[in-house]
Parts: sequence; structure tokens; C-alpha cells
Amino acid sequence: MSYSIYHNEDYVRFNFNAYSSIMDFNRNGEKEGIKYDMDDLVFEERSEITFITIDLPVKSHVIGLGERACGVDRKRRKMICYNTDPNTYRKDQDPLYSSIPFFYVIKEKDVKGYFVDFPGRIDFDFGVEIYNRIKIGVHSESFDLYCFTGKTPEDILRQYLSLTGSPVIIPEWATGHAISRYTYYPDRVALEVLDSYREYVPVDAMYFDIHHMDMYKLFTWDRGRFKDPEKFIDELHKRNTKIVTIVDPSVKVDQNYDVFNRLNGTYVETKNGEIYTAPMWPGKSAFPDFFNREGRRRWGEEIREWLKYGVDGIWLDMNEPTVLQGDKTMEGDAIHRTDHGIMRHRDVRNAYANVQAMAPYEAMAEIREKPFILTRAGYSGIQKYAAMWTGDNLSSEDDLHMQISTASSLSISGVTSCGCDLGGFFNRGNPHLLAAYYRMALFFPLYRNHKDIEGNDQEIFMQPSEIREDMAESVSMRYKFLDQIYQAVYFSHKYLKPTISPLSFYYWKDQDAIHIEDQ
Ligand code: NBV
Repeated sequence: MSYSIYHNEDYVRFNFNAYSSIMDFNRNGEKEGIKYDMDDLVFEERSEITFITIDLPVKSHVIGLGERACGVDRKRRKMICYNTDPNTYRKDQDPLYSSIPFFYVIKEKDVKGYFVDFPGRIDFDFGVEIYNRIKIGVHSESFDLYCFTGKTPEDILRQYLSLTGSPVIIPEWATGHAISRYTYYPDRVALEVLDSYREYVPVDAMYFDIHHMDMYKLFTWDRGRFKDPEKFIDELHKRNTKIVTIVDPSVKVDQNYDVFNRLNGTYVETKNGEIYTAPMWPGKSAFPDFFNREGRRRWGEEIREWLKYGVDGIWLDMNEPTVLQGDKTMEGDAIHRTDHGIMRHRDVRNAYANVQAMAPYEAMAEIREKPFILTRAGYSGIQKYAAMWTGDNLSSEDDLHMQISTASSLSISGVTSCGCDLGGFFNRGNPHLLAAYYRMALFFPLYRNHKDIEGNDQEIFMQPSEIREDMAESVSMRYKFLDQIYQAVYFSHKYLKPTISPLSFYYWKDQDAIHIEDQ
């Protein structure tokens, strides 16, 4: 095991085995070599895994590390970075859809920030196996470890974001009240839903899930359900409502399907050089290799055509990427022909969503001032392109409380435009719980009601009158604060600040703050 040390005023970087990150991070002003107090860090390599241990004082806490199904403090927990669709998640489920291997260690008198740049599997152990040390198992011998020099969590976040990219500034409408369900159709019913909602509250955006497609084929409309998509979108726009459509990464393998043919030659491959296929919504599917410049270019062309219908935003789902077989992750030996050479899926998996989001971001930026992409998966740097929601949460009291920690932890991990499905996605909730979600998430950057196909009705007009009033009051309160909420999004982009944050982020010196998880 060998490493070189680089540094600039923001961080010290340990570069293992001359690894050249596939992420396009900004490493301006780096110089080689520096004296670093190694008491803190110990490196050790054991059969394909490199272990790093870091001092974890008795009176310390750990925050950050992206979305996690638990409270704010990561101490005495083990957590994995390997993007996974958990089907649904309850408290303590790990890992989830995205991986942000960046965290803060809050000590009595100071704070440290670390970022392990490796988009494959990393196992984090915050003082479980060794009481007073953090143990990190990186499943590679080639990666970068960054130790930030900032003196406060704010400084450290700024340094991390200067390196990995400033958060996207989403359009104003994306922070308004949004409605969604798996799936509203046909067109006239969708309009009826929208109009019924609008009797009570404004609706800035309506999301369309996978049933808008013809047999789940990407970039198609089911013409039985949406006869004239342009006209339908016009109707939404007349009501001042934007439309966001889902786009999965799975392309139906079918020689008669023009999108499959056009993307041919740019798919993820098996180690034998054949197209890697797996079952997904459209049946046997292939997956574009977005790590490849040509793959992104052709994907961008499809997106450009799609936007011509008048679509305002793109919702990237199942992009961990998830397949409907085995443990739902793509074969680790599958091959990506990246711009930096051939790489195994397992070594770059977590960044698939990042490269997937690049082309739609660019395509939208050509025609609009502020692109809007919502993603479920991602890796450090995803914040440059997309907002993120916390996936398939459960309608439950537990989830309602947990989302405050889950979403605000995402925000202090750099994914500042974030939110959760209001009402909870899976299972049957109840009107009181739904209204409570509307109150709980009042200051989340995203504010979207979304529900599973088998879930109960979560539309405001389907609730009992006292609940309708309660929800309408929350929405009206949200709109009173919308300028401030949007200002937080803008500040995150411009000044590299979190939008929402757990109390312990700003009040890290206050011993009690870490225990407060409902603010
Ligand atoms: O596309 C359907 C759903 C979607 O509604 C949800 O928001 C995603 O997180 N999607 C997952 C596919 C799986 C649903 C069981």
C-alpha cells in the first residue's frame, strides 16, 4: 500500500496507489507533501480492503454521511456506502439509495471533517468494533481520503462543497407544493385531480410516474391514457402547474424500439463484452453506460427530444441502479467503458446516478435558466445536478420523526435540495398522519405529496374537513415562507451553506443539541 499526500488550504488529501478519481472534482491549488499529524489516522491493507482508523474520543459525536434511516448521530453505528434499493425502509435499515462518504466528527473542543472518495463499497464503523476509533473499510486499494482543515461544521461543509461542486439552484416552482402518485392517469382524470386540489391549495408541480409510458418504454407515452401529450401539458401550464416525468435507466431490449436501437453500442456490458441485461419494468432491459462520453451524448439527445413535449423536470428513479433480480444490485463484474478506461461496476456503482444526471442537466440548461432534476440515488457531487428525495418511506409515526434527521443530514452532506414523500410512500397512512407530514416538512426545500399504487388516497380533497383545513393551513404557511425557503436554496448554491440542518450543525459546542432531533 502506498500513498502520496497533497494539500491546499482547505484539506489534506491522501492519494492511494496513484488513483485518479473518476469524479471531476475541483482540486485547485494543491501542493505535494506536507507534515500531517498521523496520530489520528492509521492505514492497513487486508485482502482487497483498505482499512483506515481514526480517533473517536469518548466525548464525541459523528454527523453527516448522507441519508440514513436513523437519528442524527452516527456514533456506535455501522453504515455502508453501496447504493441499494431497500424495497422500503424502516428505522435502522442500511444502506439506502445514495452514498455520501463525507462526515464530521464533533469533539469537545473541535470538529474534523473527512471524505473518502471511492464510488464503490465502503463500510463505516463508528466506534462499534473499536470503542474509541472509527474504522473504515474501503473495498479497494485505490482511492482518496480528504481531511478538511475547517474549524467549524460550516467551514468544513464549505470546503467539501468547493471540492465536490456547488449545489444546483433549482427553479422556484420546484420548492412549491407538488403532487404525485404512482400513477395519475388518464389525462382527464389527472386534470380532475389537479383541479380538485386547486380548490384548496396551490399546486406548482405535478409528477407523472411510470404508467405514463407505453409498456414502460422510456420516452414514450401511453396514447390510450395520454392522447395528446402536448395539449395535456398545455392544460397543466394554463393552470400554472409544471410537469415532471419519471425516467428510469432501464431501456427495453427490443429491436423494434427506436430508443433501444439509437442507444445501442453505449450499454453497460458483461465481462464477456455482451450487453448486460436484467429484468426491469419493461421486461428484459439494457442500461446506458453514462460513464462514457458517447453514452451521455446519445442519452442527452433522447432527453432533448422528450423535453420538446413541454416537460419541465426529470425525475430519475431506480438509478442506484436497481434491477429486479437477486439482491437488486447490478452484477459487480459488469463493465463500464468510462472516459478513464474500463472499470468494474462494483468500483463505480455509487456514481452511476451522477453521470446519468449530467446529460439531462445540460440539455435543460440549454433551454431553461434553471434545470430541475430529482434523483433517488447519487454519490458525492450529485448536488451539482440534482435535488434528491429520500425514497420509499413508510407512512408511520416513526418515519415522520425520522425524516427530520434523514433529510437534514442529507443537507449537511451537501445535498441541500432535499425532501421526503409527504404522507409516506408505502403502506396505508391516515388523515392525521398526512396532515402531520405537511406540518413536519414545512421548511424542507422540496414539498411533494407522493403515494404508492396500493396506498390510501392522500389528496387533500379526499380528507375529512378538519384535515383539509389543517393541510391547507400548512400549505399557506409554506407559501408565506417560500421566499425564505428559496433563499436558503440560493444560499446553499452561492455560499455553500446547508438549507435545513440538524441543530448540532450550528450548535456543535452545545452538548444538548445533538440530542434534539425534532427541530
Ligand atoms: O415508479 C414507481 C415507484 C415510485 O413511485 C417511487 O417513488 C420510487 O421510489 N418506484 C420507486 C418503483 C418501485 C415501486 C415499488
